[in-house]
Amino acid sequence: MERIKVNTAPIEGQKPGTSGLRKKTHVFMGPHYLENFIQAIWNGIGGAEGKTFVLGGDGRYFNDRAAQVILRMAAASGARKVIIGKNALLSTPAASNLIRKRQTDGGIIMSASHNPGGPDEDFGVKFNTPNGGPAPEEVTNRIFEATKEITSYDIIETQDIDLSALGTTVLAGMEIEVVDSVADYAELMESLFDFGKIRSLFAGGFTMRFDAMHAVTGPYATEILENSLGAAKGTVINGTPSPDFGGGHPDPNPIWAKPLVDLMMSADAPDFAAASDGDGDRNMILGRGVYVTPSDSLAVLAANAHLAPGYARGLAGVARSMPTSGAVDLVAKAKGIGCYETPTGWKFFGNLLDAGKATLCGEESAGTGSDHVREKDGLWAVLLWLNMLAESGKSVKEMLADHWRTYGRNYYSRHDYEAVDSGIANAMMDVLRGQLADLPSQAFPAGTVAMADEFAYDDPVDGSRSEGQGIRVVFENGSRIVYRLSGTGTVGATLRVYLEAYEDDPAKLDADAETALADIIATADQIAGIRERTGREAPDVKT
Ligand code: VG1
Ligand code: CO
Repeated sequence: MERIKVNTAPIEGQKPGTSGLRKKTHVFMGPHYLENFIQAIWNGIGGAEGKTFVLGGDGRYFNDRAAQVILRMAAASGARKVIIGKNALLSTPAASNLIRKRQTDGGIIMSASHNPGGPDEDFGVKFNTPNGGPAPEEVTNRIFEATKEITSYDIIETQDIDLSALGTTVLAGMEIEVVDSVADYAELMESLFDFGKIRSLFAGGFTMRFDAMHAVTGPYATEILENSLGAAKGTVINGTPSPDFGGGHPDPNPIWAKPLVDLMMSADAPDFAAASDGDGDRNMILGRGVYVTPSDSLAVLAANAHLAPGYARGLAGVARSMPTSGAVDLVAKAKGIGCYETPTGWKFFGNLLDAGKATLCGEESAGTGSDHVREKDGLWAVLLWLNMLAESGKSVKEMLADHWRTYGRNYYSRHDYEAVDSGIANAMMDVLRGQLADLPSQAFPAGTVAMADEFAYDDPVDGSRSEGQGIRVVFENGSRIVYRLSGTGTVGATLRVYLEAYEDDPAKLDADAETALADIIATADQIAGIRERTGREAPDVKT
């Protein structure tokens, strides 16, 4: 076993995006690529010496080998200890929990989340800080700066460590503790929810389908839903993590989880269904005959969270990312609690959660979570839904209809144009920027523009400012269009167009969303010239 210093040079483009560094797997597997970035993490946080980290990933292709490299590099840099999930598997929320529970100096999550996996698909690495949350921009900026100055990295030369057996081993003076990937997380869930009540629900014949999409949540969902809560065997489908997620996109939306949505719209639908993404932090919620948009789910959870023991004391406040619909704002207003609007990406919720300003947070991209960890948490959202259904005795459809009757409905849709030429996408955003001053008071099919700006966020806790977080056009009738370029893609640019319209006429609460949003969709194209500029007739994905 030998500690070696390997000479290297900066590699261009190692700038973390919305959620860590994501690249094609073959890029990550290229000479020094992973090593440079890991060394830059150590350098960016003031070294690894004497520190304890959590390490885990979503099981995608290269997860196992990357874990061995990171362990050897942590040992070579003098880390005290690494706590790692068995076979290097940890869902993102489970990693966040371990970082907090074991009071570590942070953790590394190997995942590209909802991006597909495999030798020709995507891989990713993310650093989380000691609060358990994704590193804030100030830290990712330091890591990025370190990638530009790197001249060498330290690594131990050794055989692979056995990560298939629980227990502690020592590598060059560094402890490696292999832990059960599920146990601590399951314990945390049991502390928040009324497992007895949910058990009675299943015992009473309530039926459910959970699609783990061949990703990391499978073992968690099987243990908690089937083994602990007594849901029927077979409730969890696609429950074994596979390196290429069965060849699909582990993205829980009506496109990539279509079979589940079809089932829920059919005569054979169970009472409840859900799906989660590659790393287990997202969720999709469905009831018999109904799909719950993530923005609505956040609002319904905020309105009813007190039904679960962990939230019986009420919520300190709520937070949503800017493109997420304003449905949760209406709940916050009715409850008289704080409501915060942040840029896209979970890292912006950390300060609000740490400061006790928000209890529940959510994003339109199917992420919801609370102050129990510092990441969004797919299975947590599913369990909170189950707890609410068990406590209220209502169906998902009834809960949603009741919610709309009380608060009105925020019709919502997101249209994604994927792999657009970066030059064209950036030029379109520039043209939009140039129009902002002239848009107010102009009339469109969607209505008259009341306000148009590029969103910037001033963090109310640490005062930091984040600019360039999406262009929004708000109409006098409350409708809204948001344009943003994705920060998680690995090919060209992905244009996201977020569309929203508010309706509180009781007779108009049950329309199809795309129909209700038709004028806004047309206006979005009219303002940005999407079809003309991209040459695309329609979005690739509508969620
Ligand atoms: C997307 C989502 C964002 C989410 C991020 C990471 O980012 O829009 O809401 O926080 O993915 O989620 P972007 O920049 O592509 O729009 V995960 O579950 O993929 O880590
Ligand atoms: Co994810």
